[in-house]
Amino acid sequence: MKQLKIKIGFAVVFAAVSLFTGCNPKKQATEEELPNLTQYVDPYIGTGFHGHVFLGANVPFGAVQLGPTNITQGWDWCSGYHYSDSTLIGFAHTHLSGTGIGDLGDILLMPVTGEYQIATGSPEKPEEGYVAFYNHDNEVVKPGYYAVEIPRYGVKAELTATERTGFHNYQFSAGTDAHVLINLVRGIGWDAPVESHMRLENDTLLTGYRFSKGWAEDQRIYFAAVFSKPVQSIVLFDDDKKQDGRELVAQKLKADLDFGALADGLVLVKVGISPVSSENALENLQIENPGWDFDAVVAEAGRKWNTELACVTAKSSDPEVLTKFYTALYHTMIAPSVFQDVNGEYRGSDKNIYRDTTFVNYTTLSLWDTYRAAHPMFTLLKPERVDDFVNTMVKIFEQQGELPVWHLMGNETYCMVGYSAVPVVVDAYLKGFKGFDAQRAYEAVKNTAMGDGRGVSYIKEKGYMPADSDVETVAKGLEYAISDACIALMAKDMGLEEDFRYFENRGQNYRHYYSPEVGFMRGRVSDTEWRTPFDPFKAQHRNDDFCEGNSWQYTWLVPQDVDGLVELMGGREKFLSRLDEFFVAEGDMGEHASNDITGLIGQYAHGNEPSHHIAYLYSLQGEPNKTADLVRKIMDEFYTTRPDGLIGNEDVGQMSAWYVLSAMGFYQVHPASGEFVFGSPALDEATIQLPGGKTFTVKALNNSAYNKYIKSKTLNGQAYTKSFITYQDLMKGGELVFEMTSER
Ligand SMILES: [Ca+2]
Ligand SMILES: [Ca+2]
Ligand SMILES: [Ca+2]
Repeated sequence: MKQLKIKIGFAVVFAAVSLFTGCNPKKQATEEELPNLTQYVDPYIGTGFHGHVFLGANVPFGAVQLGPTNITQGWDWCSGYHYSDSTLIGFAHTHLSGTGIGDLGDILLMPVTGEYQIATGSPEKPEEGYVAFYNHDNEVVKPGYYAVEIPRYGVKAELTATERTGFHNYQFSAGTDAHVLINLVRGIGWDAPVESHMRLENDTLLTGYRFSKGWAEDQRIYFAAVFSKPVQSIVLFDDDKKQDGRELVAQKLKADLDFGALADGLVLVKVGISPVSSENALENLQIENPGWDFDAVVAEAGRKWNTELACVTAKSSDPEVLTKFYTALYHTMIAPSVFQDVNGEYRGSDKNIYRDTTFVNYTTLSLWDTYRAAHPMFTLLKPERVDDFVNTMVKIFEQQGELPVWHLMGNETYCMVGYSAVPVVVDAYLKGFKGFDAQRAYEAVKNTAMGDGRGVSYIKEKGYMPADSDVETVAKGLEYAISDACIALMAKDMGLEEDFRYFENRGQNYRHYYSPEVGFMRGRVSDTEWRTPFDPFKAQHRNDDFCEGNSWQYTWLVPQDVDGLVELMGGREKFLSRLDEFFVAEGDMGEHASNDITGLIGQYAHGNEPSHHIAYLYSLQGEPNKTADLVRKIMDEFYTTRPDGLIGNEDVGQMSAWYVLSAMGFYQVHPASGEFVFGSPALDEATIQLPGGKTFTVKALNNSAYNKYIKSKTLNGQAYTKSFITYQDLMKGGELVFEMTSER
């Protein structure tokens, strides 16, 4: 690889500040000081198969994800775009990345000219609408920038973004009649429009809002669009019927803006968005994106990505490994996304408007996924954001009475199982983050675990959720036990002895689901009765005792007490032989198994999150070479540089965070222990930039595809024999050296 200059430590710290101000010229790193790491990012990775990643222009953790929208053809279009497609209905300002449910796709703009209909049309009958086709050869994709040629209209569209604004550059053929359609009907996936508004304020400013229902039950987004050329005329449509005037409120609202024949054919559009008001959207635009120098904003977006990616300086003799690593790191920074205006206002879970400039409020919290690797990774690579991830969740607790489960644009979706915000809060607290009120945070985790909803009343009463009380009871109970064990750690640290004992006990509730008779986690009908018939391979999506998995996959879901699970299974030897069996076992999952169960090695399913810690269990039980074999296989086979290079849903950064950590050589198995368990580094060297100008370097000497086993380790020059390194040791700065070997 090319030599990287690494004078970037300070730039990373100031990136958080720039969320409010747009930029901080005095402290900005110059282009020269920043390494070009975006060259290793391939945004196509994960846009094929079931990856569901976002493709388009955005900045790290930004509110705007501006990108192309296909005509949705099913589950694989959850991000609005799938690599297999070639239909284009416009460029929307919000997108999810990697989810298994579709939503967003708000404020869709499409440049058109000549003959077209206001209807969207279909791939089969494009002439009945405005839909166009594109070709990957005529796309340019890179962090912070997207471009595509649209042959049907002879337009080249380029996109870039700031945190809260999208910037469109439409080059029409000179002299043709240029139009921009605005479609507030179409969203993605479960989205449906409820009410929208548009008003042409003057010939270069259009304001409005779009309210929708769907996965986010009550989503409200406001916008302000400014144009570089005057609008000659506007036609507003209610459900494809023309309406007179410059303003309209309708459920199915669209507009056709006519810019006339332009000598230079160029129309630039800047769109500010806000969860609060169109006035705020306009203010976001005026403060964050005041000029018309499109190329300068593209360069600034690239600079922001390089600044954030520079948290790790990675080295590898294999260029594909660098592409996989930096693309994975890029994918972990699409969300959580900012959900707050430049003036500090945001919409709470209770729909009220709050103004608070003391923290950055975020949304898109896919916690059942991201508590496992993404949030532990953030504590190491993005510590400057961790306090506000916690502050955001504590505010949500204050507004909805419990911590977020799966939060989206001010809405609790209650998606997935567990209350997995808990480990994230506790992990931050135990790692020494001080930028949030610890008492309030404890109140939030405790109250969340002491509610009665979603089966928690059974946990309080019996310690387990009876199998007939709900679906997915084993998955729920195991997730609750993980979070409860984390609460115990926080209570202990705070000197709350009674709470500590209570939650430590609840952290052991996984034992209720372990059936010694079959040696698996199993639905427990009552104190004396198990779910029958029992088949550890069978999986029935949303209709059995597990969640997107089978008993084989869930039997290992005790990261909070691996030794306890070992003991339950009859000791270390038996545990290890069961693990061996797990990684080769084959059986029929049945025809109703979840689509999420992908990336199989035996019954291990890397495509879905409950498996993510399992390969590291060997290392914890004194068999590190088996962990090495597995994590190398997973990194080689389930992460590639092709569009189908992710083996399952990206899940808002979780799949990529697994790779980022594993490629550096470790993974945090217990979600709040701060212990990063060793695997086998794909990178030859990784230098992590830490606060205060410190660095921590991981070196793998003699590393190769064959030399994948760790023969010996030193930490700061001293022999090191533990199977993990602590967060505290990493954050002190220093050097961890692995001597790699091919011999087991
Ligand atoms: Ca929506
Ligand atoms: Ca998943
Ligand atoms: Ca996944």
